[in-house]
Amino acid sequence: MCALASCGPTKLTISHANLKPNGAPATPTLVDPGTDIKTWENTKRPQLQSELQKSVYGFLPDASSTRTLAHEVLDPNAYDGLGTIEEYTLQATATFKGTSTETSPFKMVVVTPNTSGPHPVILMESFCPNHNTVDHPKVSRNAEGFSCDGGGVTSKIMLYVFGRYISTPPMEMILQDGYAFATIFPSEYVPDSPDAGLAALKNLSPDYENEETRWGAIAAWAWGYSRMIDTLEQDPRFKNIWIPYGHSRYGKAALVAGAFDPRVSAVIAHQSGTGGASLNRRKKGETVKEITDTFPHWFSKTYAASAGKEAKMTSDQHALLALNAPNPIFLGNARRDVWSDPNGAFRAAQGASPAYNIYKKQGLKQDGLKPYHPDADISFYIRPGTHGVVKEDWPAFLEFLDAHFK
Ligand code: GTR
Repeated sequence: MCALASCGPTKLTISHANLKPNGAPATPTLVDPGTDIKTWENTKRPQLQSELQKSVYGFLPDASSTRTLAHEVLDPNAYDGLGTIEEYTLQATATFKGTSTETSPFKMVVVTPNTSGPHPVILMESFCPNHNTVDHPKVSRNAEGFSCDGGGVTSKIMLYVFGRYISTPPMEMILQDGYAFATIFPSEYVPDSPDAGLAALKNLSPDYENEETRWGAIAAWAWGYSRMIDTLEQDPRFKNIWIPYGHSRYGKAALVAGAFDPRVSAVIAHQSGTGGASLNRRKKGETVKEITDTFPHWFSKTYAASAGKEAKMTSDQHALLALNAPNPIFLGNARRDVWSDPNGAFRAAQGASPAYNIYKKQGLKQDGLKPYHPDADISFYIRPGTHGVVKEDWPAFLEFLDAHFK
């Protein structure tokens, strides 16, 4: 979520009458997947992964693992009997060039439908602690005592500005639709603040000053989605369908998870913006300078250095979307969320489609911002309003999942 002051202007530049992509070159930059799946998977894809890590996110560990330190059933009859809530304490290991380090322990809360499975799993990360995401008195409070619903005026303003589902998803709706749900608060192992975030990243990267081994918080949070999969993949209650979901900064992380972890089945990236689905080279919405000045812990040093020189960047965000091929991806947008640049996300989706074509899939299924096609491989959704998660968003997310997995 953006701090109110850092959200940038919300000028109405996309109107009902103007739903065609605008402000971008008529021909989007297209990803070059080669001529066949083999070339894409063995040559082009690894090249793009390496370029994106170098130019935007920093490098992910060479190997990783996750240990369960504790596990407890908190409530077998939560949500009026619809689901079971469990809590895990996890600790993950990151290995860079043969040197391993461990995260601090962090909690994962899992909610499973009380109907026969196996169930696909929606994986969520959030800027709010787990007890806000899964609103149950038995869910542990995080160590720092931070909460998104501390009550009072600030919380009311937050919910008013960013929507009722900004921190707490509609769990009954999710369970009734047959999806299991798992969440972590990734700030427990890489805090979302420049000083504490950089210190945690440094502890996890043995050779932090070296660009080859340095990673940013977005990559480290993306890695967190994979740690949830490590923990749940052997559990027969869950289908082998893993769906990272994130809003805004965690939408960026969800797309990175899909681009680097082959176990991911689909991604829901809502309003992921700069460093997510939106192109850097367009220079619309939030700029590389703005995002790297405000959040120096999020990306690689090279990304910050490319501020103002976006045209010279060796890759752009359409490559991030292409790396998710052939998995379905949902790109959520809002008309007045110009800070996240919906048009730039649309152009990136066009640019990523050739990677889907290699798999005989269509990719994007539309030539304007509307209508929404939940069944498209790249499902582009735009609604009225601004940055946040509002009433109509979760039904759209679930419609997308149902179209692909039911
Ligand atoms: C903003 C940031 C965006 C987006 C947003 C959020 O302040 O500029 O890139 O990540 O935060 O996470 O809500």
